[in-house]
Amino acid sequence: PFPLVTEYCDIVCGFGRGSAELGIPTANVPIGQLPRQMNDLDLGVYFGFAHIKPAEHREPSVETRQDGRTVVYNYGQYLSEVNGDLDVLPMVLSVGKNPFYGNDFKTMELHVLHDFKNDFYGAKVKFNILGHIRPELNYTTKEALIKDINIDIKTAQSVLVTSPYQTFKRQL
Ligand code: FMN
Repeated sequence: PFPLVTEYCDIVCGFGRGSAELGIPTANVPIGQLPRQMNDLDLGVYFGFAHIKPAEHREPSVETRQDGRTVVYNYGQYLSEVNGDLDVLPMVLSVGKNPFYGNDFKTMELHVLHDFKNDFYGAKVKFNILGHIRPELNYTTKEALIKDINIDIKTAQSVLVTSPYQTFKRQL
């Protein structure tokens, strides 16, 4: 069914375990904002590209720089200054009930392959799904789950740099 493409979706809080316990931060997207074909996907891990659009309305923040100057940022400026021009970035997506954590409802979580310097709550994300990596599995240890997610990341990175997939990057 690929490619599947979304509009800009909200980013909602998960349970926060991805970042804190696994060291793999994820952005959860509300299932209701996704195209229906995405809802019909089997539980598992997928890959594609994502574009993060900084929030337009958020309380301005006052930051003191190293040189002692005080700067007032609105959130969008801050995000783009700290993270550079937030281009279209590769991502891995978990469509699952996270059996390791025993959730009883489905979540869609994106792990964007970029070292973000700050969180992006309040931002929006548009993404495409270009392929399937594996079914969702249960694990007996956190380490085994982390190991497989790292394999998912390598798999996604190695295919997304190839020219057929780069075409879908430019279209996002
Ligand atoms: N959870 C599972 O139980 N089984 C999986 O096979 C699985 N695969 C994942 C693959 C990727 C690429 C990602 C990003 C997450 C995966 N997870 C899987 C989900 C993690 O368990 C999840 O990120 C964790 O529950 C943290 O969620 P939270 O931030 O909402 O607390």
